[in-house]
Amino acid sequence: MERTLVIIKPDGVRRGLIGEIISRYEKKGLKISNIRMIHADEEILKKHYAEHQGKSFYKDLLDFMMSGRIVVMVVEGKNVVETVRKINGKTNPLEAEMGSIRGDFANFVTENIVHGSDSAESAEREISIWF
Ligand code: DAT
Ligand code: MG
Repeated sequence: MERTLVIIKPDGVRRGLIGEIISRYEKKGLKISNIRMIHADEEILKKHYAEHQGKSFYKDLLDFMMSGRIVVMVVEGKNVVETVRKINGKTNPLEAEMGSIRGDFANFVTENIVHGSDSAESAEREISIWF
């Protein structure tokens, strides 16, 4: 079964959206096959966000991701990478469709509630970092 990595970011946890977010994946027929809540350190985030190193928003992104606890989970299902990205909505909240998690709950590009892997290869790489 295809797998992906989802992170509920510190803003999602702070705002009490853990249940709401997990519920959206489950209602779509996806399965949560592993889950943990942690306070991420810089080392693990540098691995996770390696592709963004050097970009203008990199430091703000890491600081934000260390600003509170996060929920990290493995989600499984048919076409799960694409399905989760659709449920999450576009990166920029102005472009995220209403009805998506970011469309409904996010109003800043950095603080955008959730992460979902962008491909099956990224998913396997990210799952091995966090689990
Ligand atoms: P996604 O999380 O949709 O995969 P991404 O991988 O391009 O998006 O970027 C990772 C995170 O970095 C994103 O969730 C929020 C932040 N980010 C991306 N582009 C940004 C920008 N132009 N300004 C500020 N933060 C940005
Ligand atoms: Mg990404």
